[in-house]
Amino acid sequence: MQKIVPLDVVQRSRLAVRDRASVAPSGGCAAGACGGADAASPPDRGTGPADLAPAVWERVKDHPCYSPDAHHDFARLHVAVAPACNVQCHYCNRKYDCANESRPGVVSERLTPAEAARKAVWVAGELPQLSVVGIAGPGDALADPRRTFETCRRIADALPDIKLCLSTNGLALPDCVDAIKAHGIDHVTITINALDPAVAARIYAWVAPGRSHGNRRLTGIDGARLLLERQWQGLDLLVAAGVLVKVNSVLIPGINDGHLPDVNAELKARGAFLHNVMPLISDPAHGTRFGLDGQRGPTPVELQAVRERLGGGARLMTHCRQCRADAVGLLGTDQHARFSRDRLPAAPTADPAPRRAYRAVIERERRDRAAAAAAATESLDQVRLDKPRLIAVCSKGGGRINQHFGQATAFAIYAADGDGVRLVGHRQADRYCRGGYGVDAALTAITALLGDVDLVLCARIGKRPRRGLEAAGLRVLEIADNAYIEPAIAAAVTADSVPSGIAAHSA
Ligand code: CLF
Ligand code: SF4
Repeated sequence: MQKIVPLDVVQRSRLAVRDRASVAPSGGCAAGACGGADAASPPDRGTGPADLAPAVWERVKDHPCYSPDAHHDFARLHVAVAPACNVQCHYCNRKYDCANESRPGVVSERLTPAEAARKAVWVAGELPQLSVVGIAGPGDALADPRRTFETCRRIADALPDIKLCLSTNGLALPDCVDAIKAHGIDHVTITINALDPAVAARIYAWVAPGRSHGNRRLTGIDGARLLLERQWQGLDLLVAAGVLVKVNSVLIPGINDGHLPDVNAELKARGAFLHNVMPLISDPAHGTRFGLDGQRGPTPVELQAVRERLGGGARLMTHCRQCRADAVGLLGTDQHARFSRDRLPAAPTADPAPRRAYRAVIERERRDRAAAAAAATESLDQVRLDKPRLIAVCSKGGGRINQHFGQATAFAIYAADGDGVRLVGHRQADRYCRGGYGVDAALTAITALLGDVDLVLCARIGKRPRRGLEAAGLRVLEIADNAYIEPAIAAAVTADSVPSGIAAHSA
């Protein structure tokens, strides 16, 4: 497939290449906001141009979270203007802050609304891929709505072509829907972990609804019931107002894993656009209640199993990367250190022309990529696979195989079967190659991480990691020329399959 090389844009916007070349794992909106690393799972279904009304496709096609297609090419900026929270979830501790860690709720610095707007302009001037500015914590975006909406106003004035997005636990949401609509915020994420208050009561320590309840904290079933009422009411109001709603659910083994299919079905019934089931991140070092109590997160296989049980309900998001609350760049990248507050220019500017040019190039590349994916599907149609294949891909973005195995900090997991090739998740990993040397412990961990995978595709791989992967039963292929992912997978998978119409060998 021909590559469309956006030289003019890349030259003007030195960012595109740089951004794609600096992949590091990251996480997302507040721990209770967006966010979810993942494993193999059913695909994002029904979020492409063929599945959506044209007007809806226009609203999501450049949003890296709402469109799996866009996540290859478009960047988000999270401005950390919301430190406060009105809920205490057992999986969250915002005091823990590590500049090198990427997970929801983590930030290195907090901003005022004025600083946030300046930062948005600065980043937009540097990264023409920027299409969305989100408010995702480190607390709840609506716990102090004045800060959030002032930030949105300032950014909308300065950057009218950039979408606004926010993420909330939903407690204050019903009171804010009119303001959300008035501020042109078209994408809202609500974290909803349960339908049943008895389940929710095991997830939240308290909720603080404010003056309506005498500024008291509600605990147990009372707090859980109120939170769920407000979440579902807020969702209904947003849907009625025409706002696209994504719902995040934290998968907590033994607490809500059996319950999430019911949540997913309810989301579909109520018109949520997307459901993002994300694994609990639990580590005693983070100081969360779950971490300290030994509540574990799900394994990749458990996450996959839950997602498979959600078939037929609300559309699933499978490309979430559990961003930090101050993340900058393409999903899976983390440039927050490059755009730190101490480097914030006093009066940044952002010419919209490079963003327009970049978007035009991406439109062309997207058509090229879609044609490549269609060709891949057709070629898979010609063969009979004895079973679906799982493929781990090393990619820095752009929908291409363009990363050395040793540099990968996440593997994109694709499934291939008679219906074609589709992204089903990402798995985070520690990098194998550090300082020019391979780390055996990292290879062991990656081998275990990819235990259910059939094939690894990368731009290059050394002899030693190749031997390690092959000894564990994985097939490894180096793919040259910056190839598109789908056709490369189709070619690799069909090479050892049986053409349709030819009887499979039987003994
Ligand atoms: Fe940020 Fe969230 Fe908006 Fe995206 S993140 S506020 S919807 S712009 Fe995206 Fe990050 Fe996952 Fe969130 S990858 S954690 S889903
Ligand atoms: Fe943390 Fe509050 Fe979000 Fe819960 S709602 S994850 S406590 S920021």
